[in-house]
Amino acid sequence: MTNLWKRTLLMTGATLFSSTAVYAQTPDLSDPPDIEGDVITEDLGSHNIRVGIGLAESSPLYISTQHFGDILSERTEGRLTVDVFPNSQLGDDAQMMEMLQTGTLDMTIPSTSPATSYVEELAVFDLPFLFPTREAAIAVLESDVALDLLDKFEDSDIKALAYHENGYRQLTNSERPVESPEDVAGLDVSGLTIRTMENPVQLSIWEALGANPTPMAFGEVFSALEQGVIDGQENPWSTILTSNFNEVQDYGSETRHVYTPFIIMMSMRTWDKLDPAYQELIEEAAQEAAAYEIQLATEYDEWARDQLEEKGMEITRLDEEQIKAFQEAVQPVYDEWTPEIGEDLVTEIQDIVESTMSDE
Ligand code: KDG
Repeated sequence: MTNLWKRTLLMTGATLFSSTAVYAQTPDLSDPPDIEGDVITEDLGSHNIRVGIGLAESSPLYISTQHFGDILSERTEGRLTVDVFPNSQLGDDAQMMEMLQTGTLDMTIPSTSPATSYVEELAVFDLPFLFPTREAAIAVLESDVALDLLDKFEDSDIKALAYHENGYRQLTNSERPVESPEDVAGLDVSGLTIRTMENPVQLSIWEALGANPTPMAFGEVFSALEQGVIDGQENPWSTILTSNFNEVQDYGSETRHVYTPFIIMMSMRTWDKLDPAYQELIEEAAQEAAAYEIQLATEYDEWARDQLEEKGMEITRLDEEQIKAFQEAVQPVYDEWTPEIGEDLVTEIQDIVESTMSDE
C-alpha cells in the first residue's frame, strides 16, 4: 500500500487499520508539498529506515512522517525507504530513544519533555504559558538557541534533525468541568489525579495547581483513564481526538498551558552508515516534513476541538481572567525551575518571544 494511497484514504476518513476499529477522521488537510530537489541516481546503497512514534495513523505526526518517507524514496529512486510504526507499538518515547542509542531502531519522534533526560535544557519548553502564540513558539524553534540544543544529542549517539509541533496542551478529565485552579485542586473534594509526561517540570505544574500528578508513558494513558486509575490527562486536541481519549473523558478545558515541540531524531549508528549525500538529503527531508507537520497541526488544532465537542465532550473555553488565574497559580514553577534550566537560556527565549509579539 503506497504512502500516498494511505494518506488519501486517511483524508477520506477511512480506517486503514482495524486496531482502533474507529473511523480515524481527519480535517480537510493540505496536501503535502510537491517533492522537489535533485534525485540521487547513483547507487549509494539501499536502506529501510524504521520510525517509531507514539501517536495514531490519523495524527499530523504520522502523516508528515509518511511524507518524509515519500521524499526519501522519490529522491533516491527507492533506495531509501521508510516504514512508520505508530501507536507506541515499538515502545514508549523513553524506550524508543534508548533503542536509537543501541541501534535497534533507526528513528523516533518524541516530545521534548521525555527527551530532557538526554538534554536537560529542553525543559525550557515545559515552562507553562511560555509561548502566547504559535508564531512565537515557531520563532523560538527556528532560533539558534533552540537549534544548538539539538546538537547536544550527539553526546548520546542521537542525531536530532528538526523540531516540529506537538502543540498546545489542553486538560481533560472524567470528574468535573474545570475553569479555575480551584476546580483542579477540588475544594471539598480531592484534587484531580492527572497523568503527566515523564518530566519533572510537568509534575511541578500540576502540583502547583493542586492536582495529584502521575507520570506515565503515553501508550498507557488510554487504559489508565478507562480503568479510572487517573482522572485526567493533558495533550493537544488533535492527540486527544486521534487517541480516542474522548471515549473515556467527559470534560475538556482549553488551558493551552504548555506548547510542546516534537523532535525528529535518528540513531547515530544509522546516520553513520549513510553516504554523506543521503545524510544531506535526510536533513533536507526532515526540514520539509517538519514544515508540513506544523501546517497540519495548525489545521488540525481547532477542528479537533470542535470534533470532540460534536462527539459529546463538554469543553470549557477560558477567558483572559481565567487563564491569568492559571498563570498566577503556576508562577512557582518558574521560581523553582528557571535556575535549574538556566537563567540565561530562559531569558534568551523569553526575549525572542517578546520580539516576535512586538512584531505581530
Ligand atoms: O510520539 C509522541 C507521543 O508519544 C507523546 O510524546 C505525546 O505529548 C505526548 C504525551 O503526552 O506523552
